[in-house]
Amino acid sequence: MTITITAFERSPDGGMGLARDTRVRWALEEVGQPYEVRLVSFSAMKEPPHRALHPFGQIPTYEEGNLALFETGAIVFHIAEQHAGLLPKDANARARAITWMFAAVNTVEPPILELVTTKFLEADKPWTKERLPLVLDRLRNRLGELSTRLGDADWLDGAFSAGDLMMVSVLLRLKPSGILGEFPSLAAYVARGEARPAYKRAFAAQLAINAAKAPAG
Ligand code: GTB
Repeated sequence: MTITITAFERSPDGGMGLARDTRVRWALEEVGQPYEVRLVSFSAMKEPPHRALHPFGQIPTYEEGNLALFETGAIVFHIAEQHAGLLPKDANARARAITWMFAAVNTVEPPILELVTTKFLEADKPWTKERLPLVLDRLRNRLGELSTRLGDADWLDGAFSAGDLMMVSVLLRLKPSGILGEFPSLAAYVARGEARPAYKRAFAAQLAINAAKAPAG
């Protein structure tokens, strides 16, 4: 059955791979599943046909036969369950890999998004100058905890898993900020993720769509 995902017609990052379709593409590349991409404009995302797939009017979505999914965590989990390569066979190791998927989106991504919101969406607000140091402190604290747990390991729990795919994807959002440079083991962890052939294919595929187009206003 054909797998179809949705992605920005014009990503605001101009092809840096920061939009969340990249993590779904990456998961599909890791398990060797071909997929098609339907590009959607910002206005089309808010129209009923797209909202029928995604109640919040966002990308990415995932369609396969009569199954339609939204939320990257759920999509990557579905891909990992259906195909070998992203979750360990051992039940306990599998449960731990899934735990890291949740940790990525529930514990590490929120302070990253808080920084993005503060720096870009609320940059002109009177409280931002006072708030930014607090947001940065919370983020540095969380990254320090993650870095301590990762230690010298290549991946979070043994072999590369969907947990690492989600965690690296979440951390990639920090690349433009330079903050990852303060945590050399996390920077190296992200670089290991980016060096995976499957990630490179996913990145190249989204870049091919976005590079030629001007960013959306
Ligand atoms: N929790 C959902 C998930 O994980 O799937 C969140 C989905 C989401 O935030 N989608 C964003 C979206 O559709 C695109 S990825 N936004 C449009 C809207 O809400 O109207 C977030 C994103 C957007 C842009 C960049 N960028 O340009 O750097 C990076 C990430």
